Amino acid sequence: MDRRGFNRRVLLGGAVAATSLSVAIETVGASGTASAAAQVRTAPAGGVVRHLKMYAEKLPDGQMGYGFEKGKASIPGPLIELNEGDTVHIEFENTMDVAASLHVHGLDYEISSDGTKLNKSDVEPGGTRTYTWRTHAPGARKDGTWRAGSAGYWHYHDHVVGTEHGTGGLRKGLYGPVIVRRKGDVLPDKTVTVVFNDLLINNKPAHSGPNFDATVGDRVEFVVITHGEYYHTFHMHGHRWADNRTGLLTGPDDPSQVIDNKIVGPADSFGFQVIAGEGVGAGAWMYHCHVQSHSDMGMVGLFLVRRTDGTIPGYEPHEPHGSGTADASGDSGESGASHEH
Ligand SMILES: [Cu+2]
Repeated sequence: MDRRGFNRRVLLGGAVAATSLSVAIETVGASGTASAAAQVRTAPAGGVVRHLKMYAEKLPDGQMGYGFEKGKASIPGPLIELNEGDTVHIEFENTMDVAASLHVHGLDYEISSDGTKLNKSDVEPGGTRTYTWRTHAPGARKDGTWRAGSAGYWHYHDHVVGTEHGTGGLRKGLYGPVIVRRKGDVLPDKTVTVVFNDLLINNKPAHSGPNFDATVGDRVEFVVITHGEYYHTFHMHGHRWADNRTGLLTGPDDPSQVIDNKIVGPADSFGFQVIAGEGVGAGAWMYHCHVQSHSDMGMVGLFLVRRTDGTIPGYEPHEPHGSGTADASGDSGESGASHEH
């Protein structure tokens, strides 16, 4: 791309795009020109003890979901966000007519919080149980080896419904995202969750999203989780990320590979942040599984990046979906997959 083309793109993206470039520069530490408004927020040190209430519920359409409040269950379940050093006690209530549980990946828990029938840590219909998850910062062990911290993009799910591995619960929607942050990690403006579950995304009908809204310049965090029977490749149009813990480069010498496509298999999870429309402007940017038969069968959603006036160039809401069922703007909030900071 020549310099003229670059300038034209920045102009098309408008003032907010220019600001977002400043934010990106600030993030990698080359500060000096960024204004105060462009400073990123970062995660504090952990050490807090949190208490949450979580419900497993049957949804009207026969699926199952987790929720922080009765009657508010969603697929995926709500985002649980912690900082390294935090502990969370989750009082889990099973409102369904079958036993269920809460099993987490990546965090520290005693066997009584395993969430399996094997360890009698499941919850009968109508029952309640408190699961305790702990997290820790990285540090040296007494033997001099290095112990990894808990920070990462993780997830929780049922391990009981259908089979002793929760195959039925996972299939019906009992899963959700967990993010553990390290002190100093860059905080996003908004977090969205994408779960490839068999050939669906977030258990929604094929060809119907979910779609996620943003405005050019927003710092949007994606949590990507896979469940079910298949391997997939997660691909996003117009945006890239670093293949490391945070999805962000730490500086000019960070050796992480920058990618826009990642192979994922059952129970994998990863995450990253992008500046919406950075260098490319507004648009209905597709994200999809890049296994061709999977994308053709509808494993596709949209990252709807708006201009500051709310418009999206070249996008007519119902046309690109084929089925015409998805609303251009209504998906992200209702599905429980989006979390505003
Ligand atoms: Cu796929």
